[in-house]
Amino acid sequence: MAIRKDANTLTTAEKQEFVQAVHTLKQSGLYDQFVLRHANTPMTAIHRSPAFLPWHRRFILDFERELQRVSGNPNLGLPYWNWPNGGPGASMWNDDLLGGDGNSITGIVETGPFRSGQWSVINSDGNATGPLRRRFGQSGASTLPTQSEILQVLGVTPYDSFPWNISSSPSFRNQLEGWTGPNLHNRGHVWVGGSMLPMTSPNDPVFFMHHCMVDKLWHEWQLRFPNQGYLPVSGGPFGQNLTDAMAGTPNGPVGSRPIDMLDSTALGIEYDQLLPGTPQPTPPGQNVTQLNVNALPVSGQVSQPGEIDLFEFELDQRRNIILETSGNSDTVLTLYGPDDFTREIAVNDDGGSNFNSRISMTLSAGTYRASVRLYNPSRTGEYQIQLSSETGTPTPSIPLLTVDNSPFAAEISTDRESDVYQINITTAGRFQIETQGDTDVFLSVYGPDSQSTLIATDDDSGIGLNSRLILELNPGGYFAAVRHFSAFGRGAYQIRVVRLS
Ligand code: CU1
Ligand code: CU1
Repeated sequence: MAIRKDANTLTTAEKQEFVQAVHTLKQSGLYDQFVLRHANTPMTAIHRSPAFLPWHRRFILDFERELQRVSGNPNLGLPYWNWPNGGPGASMWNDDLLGGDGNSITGIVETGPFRSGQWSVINSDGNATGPLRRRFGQSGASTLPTQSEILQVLGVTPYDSFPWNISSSPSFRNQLEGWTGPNLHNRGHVWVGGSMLPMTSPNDPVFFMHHCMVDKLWHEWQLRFPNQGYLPVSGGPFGQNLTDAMAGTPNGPVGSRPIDMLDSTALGIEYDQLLPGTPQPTPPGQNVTQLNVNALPVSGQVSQPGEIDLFEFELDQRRNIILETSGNSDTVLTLYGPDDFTREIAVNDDGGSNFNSRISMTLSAGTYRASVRLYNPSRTGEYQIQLSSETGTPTPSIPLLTVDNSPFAAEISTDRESDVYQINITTAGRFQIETQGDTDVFLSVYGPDSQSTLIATDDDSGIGLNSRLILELNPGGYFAAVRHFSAFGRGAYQIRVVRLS
């Protein structure tokens, strides 16, 4: 399987193979067909609109398959331009891959395999118009996107919004394309400058690495938000809706509609690494089993050592739930959500009977994912899993911390134990939540009315190694979670909440 790698990490052999395959495509005329396909498709059919991402996913996938075909290597993956590490000094711009910046006066690229004399560009009529040109940082963008700007855009939902153009907001597509927000994709074109500016920009081979990065970020966004689909499903301009054929996209092995381009994994696309916070894609063939509230237990089986089984359930409203396993396997349950399966909200090993795991908590409406593994990763075994729920008051198993009461005494007595407390705030004010004792605990506060929306954390702001948070809180239900600073630490502590104003 082809793996798409950061262009800066290619081996010498991989660089040679890529450069050679691109030159072979150029000589056969196929490379220029890609330039023309991009240049002759109406600008706003494939840019400044929802189809931007699926159109370019298909475009670079077709290009990658041609590279594989002419190189005879089905594992040749299109490299991506990792912008935060892709400035002028990056190895991708060395003479064995892309060559560097253009001449400071003419902009003509004079180094590397695509230098003047070795490579020429065409116009939208297909006529050669001279050498490749680049003017790094000189055309209106002096910097490249940073990691934190990328992570910021990866948090934007939904996929796109009316009026489905450069003013769409909120819109992940529009921010990734670069018309709003920190400007990601557009900035890459402008930073390179020269041949990367007009609609014939695929003339510069870095175009494909640039769009490979864009595609990687869409892929990561899809993994982060599995319940946020492509938009618009219908009602948008023709060519932009989920099942419309996209302009300038030939029929091919994978279809030409946005819906055909949504599942990277199914399309055989794989990246060398994903950003922190992006969950790994569900391997093809791995099932996610639906759980229904108050239904009969579902049977599960860890049939391979180390296997992790996935379950999903949806809550129509805020509920107190109990998720538990039964049987003779020592299971560990982990719960993620709501609507974001990167956010771990609870983990339990032996909260149930007979080494079974059990999570009991109040959850807001939304979609949740649970994973089940065995405590001993070298074993296999069967189990049953059940989700039960009642609506109404918070789960009684969560102790209530009353404001201005005397400290509540508790203890971290097992590995990775996290003790959760509810705090009900009836009138807004300033509150101090703190621990006391000789144990180095770590405090997290969530809310309002959510056990998963993190407000603040603290390790050692209290006396000694204790935690202390001073927070302005509006009325609502809050949750304080206390764990030991280290995963295997233990010890007694006290916790209290005091109103300061
Ligand atoms: Cu484009
Ligand atoms: Cu582009």
